[in-house]
Amino acid sequence: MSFFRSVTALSKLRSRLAQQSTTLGSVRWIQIQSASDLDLRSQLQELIPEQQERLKKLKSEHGKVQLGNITLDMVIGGMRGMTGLLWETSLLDPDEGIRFRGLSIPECQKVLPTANGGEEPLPEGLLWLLLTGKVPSKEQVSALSKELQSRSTVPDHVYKAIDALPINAHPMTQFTTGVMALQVQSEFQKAYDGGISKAKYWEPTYEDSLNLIARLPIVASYVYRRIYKNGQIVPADNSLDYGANFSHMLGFDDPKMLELMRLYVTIHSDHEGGNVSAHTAHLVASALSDPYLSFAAALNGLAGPLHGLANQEVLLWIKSVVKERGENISTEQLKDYVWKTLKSGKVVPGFGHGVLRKTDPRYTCQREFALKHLPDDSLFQLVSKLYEVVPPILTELGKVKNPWPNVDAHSGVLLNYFGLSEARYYTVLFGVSRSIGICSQLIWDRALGLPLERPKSVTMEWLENHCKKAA
Ligand code: AMX
Repeated sequence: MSFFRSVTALSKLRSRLAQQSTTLGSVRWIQIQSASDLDLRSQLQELIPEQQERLKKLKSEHGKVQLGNITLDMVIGGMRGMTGLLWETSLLDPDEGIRFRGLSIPECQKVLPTANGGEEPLPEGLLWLLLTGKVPSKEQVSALSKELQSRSTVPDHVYKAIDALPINAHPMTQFTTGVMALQVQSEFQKAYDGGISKAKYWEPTYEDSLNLIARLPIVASYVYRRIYKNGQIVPADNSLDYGANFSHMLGFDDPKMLELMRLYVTIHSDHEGGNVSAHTAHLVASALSDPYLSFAAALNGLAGPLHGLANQEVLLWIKSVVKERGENISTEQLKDYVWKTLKSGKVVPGFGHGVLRKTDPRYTCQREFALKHLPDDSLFQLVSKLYEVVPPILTELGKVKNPWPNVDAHSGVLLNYFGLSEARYYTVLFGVSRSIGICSQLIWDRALGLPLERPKSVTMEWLENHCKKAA
């Protein structure tokens, strides 16, 4: 796209967004008028009463409106397709993919502030968008960057807790241990013990959430350097933004890797509320467990191979293809390899999804990044070949609802290209990113006063009797 056309497209998008209604669910642009415009917490404080009213009105006027029928298939099929959660920060369309506060990934890439000279959105900008529903200005994003830096001190006992684990403990185990150790400083727990009123729950939740988001890259990079770099720590560089500083602390300073990390953290941040990690955090927090406890629980779900661990599994699988058949594997040989995996009773990692029914736009934007920055990389070419080979095979199986690649099919080869080749670590990167979406929603959970989550369960006998009566 020419410069002129892209500027025109951007200004059209800006005016379309500006014309949208003034409710939180749609995006607004803000003119900076006072110091409080630069302060995220003050912005939230202003928004909360109107959103509380909005929810109250929905409940009182439409509380009995039906949202669909629950079938037996849904109950025994992992609640697929069952609408059962309120999640404000993002919404997933099966065909279009994720929208963060109404904005698709390409739209976020166009409107969210970037680093100087960079092209990818800054994760701080996405955090602002998810929390407020407004696209932040560059000044707001840089104020938030500084705020996160000011919150990023990790107490010594956190490192000691991680160091108590054997070096070969899975990186996700070490990371989650670090998060649990951070919990010692929970503001929510302190405030609750001190008898805080319900109406103020969101305030210490906000403090914990921002502190947690700020500290996670330090804990995560400590785990990486401990396991893979003989414990040689790279100190933070506070002239850098959140994503770039994370990459720097891991030990990667190539400007393209900094851009990749900004993109990576942004696109992995949130995927509506029903996925295992987001739903877990929301459920645990509904018991008024603080953000550290809730997020640690989410990480334990993310560490499962059908969810976040898939990014590790993809790169290990791709490397096993190369080891057995070489980088220049033919299409026919690749097909055989995919069938071999399936016939051994395993899934093809990085393909399929519980909700999506088309190629994941998080995959597509990573593919575009690869086409721009590493078009000749042999593993990227293998990933491209898999895009042609795997979907027809999964379709032929006849039972796979979505044969297309998901976010995890692509991330590993990008990281590997820039030298972050330790696949077992990849889910930790996903975890750091996920904190942004999960914590944003947890703040709204408390601000909106959402109740304890407690769905009804039944036994097989109950289902059999119910079906007999219904027949
Ligand atoms: N390879 C082989 N079989 C697959 C498959 C894949 N990639 N995707 C789905 N299937 C199978 C399922 O295992 C299931 O088989 P079964 O009936 O014998 O148990 C059948 O197809 C129907 O499954 P579905 O309804 O299409 O998917 P689902 O909603 O139950 O599961 C998911 C979704 C992601 C767990 C599944 O597609 C999968 O296992 N994919 C590979 C792992 C992966 O990439 N996970 C990451 C997802 C994204 C994320 O959370 N990070």
